[in-house]
Amino acid sequence: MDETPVLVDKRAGYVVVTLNRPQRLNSFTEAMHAALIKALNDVEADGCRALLLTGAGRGFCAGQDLNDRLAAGDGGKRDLGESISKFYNPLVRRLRGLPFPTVAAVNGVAAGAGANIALSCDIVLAARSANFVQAFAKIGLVPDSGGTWVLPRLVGAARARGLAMLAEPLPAEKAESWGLIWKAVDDDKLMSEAETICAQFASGPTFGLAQIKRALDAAESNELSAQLDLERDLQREAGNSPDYAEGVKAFMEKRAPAFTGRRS
Ligand code: T3D
Repeated sequence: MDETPVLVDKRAGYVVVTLNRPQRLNSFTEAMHAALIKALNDVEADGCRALLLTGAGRGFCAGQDLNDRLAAGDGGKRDLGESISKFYNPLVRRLRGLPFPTVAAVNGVAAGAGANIALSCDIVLAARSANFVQAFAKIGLVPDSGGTWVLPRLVGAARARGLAMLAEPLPAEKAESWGLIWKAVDDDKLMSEAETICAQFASGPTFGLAQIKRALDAAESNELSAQLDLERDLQREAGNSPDYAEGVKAFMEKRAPAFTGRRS
């Protein structure tokens, strides 16, 4: 068993969480799932204002550790639905629902659930040498962890089908040009760029940023009219926040705002 499948490094206002099973390209075991969920719970309880998720070694994450599936010796007859219910779905829901920005720094290959977990972060940066692989079809599985939901929304139906059914690696620069990720960056700049973004978020209007996340997530299924109503409601809440008052005051006084991130 890995001693520390997830590393947690607290910075000023944000936390760097590193998937740490580099010998297996940071693929998921139950222990790594448990450690990651605990880390996310701790990060939220600590009042952190941004999360940076990355991988140790040469990969970001290769999805499920297939050794665990082989080791079961059950010829693939395990109930994978149970694994999805118990581990992958709660993880994606947790990441999407965090009330502060999340940044994935994809340092190398992101495959299977590893790709879709990266894509469930708000901002996805990838090293130029990284690639994204919907590896599922290669082993007879279906993209999970939100893959079938996020892919057509980000890259369109034709490309989503190609990625899911051909399971070919998509290099970081193409992922950027297709709109799958925010940005591909030079390998040696990946962490510094991700840290700069997290530092910006850590001194940002966290409550307002959380409302932006809520609005954009709801927009995926809302009609325009419902979305307009939601924007009104979220704007009312944001407009009552101390950060809005500070933002306007700072603008008028021609200085940088000192946001607290608080709701009230
Ligand atoms: O089961 C459930 O709970 C259902 C949920 C499933 C979610 C999923 O994620 S299913 C998809 C699982 N993942 C994959 O199918 C990806 C398998 N890996 C690969 O296709 C390739 O490794 C990569 C494309 C990711 C990277 O290729 P490459 O050539 O850069 O590296 P490599 O040589 O294949 O891998 C390096 C090592 O990591 C190697 O070990 P070794 O030979 O050096 O001892 C390889 O076996 C290991 N590794 C990579 N991925 C996994 C893995 N070991 C276990 N599980 C993996 N997923």
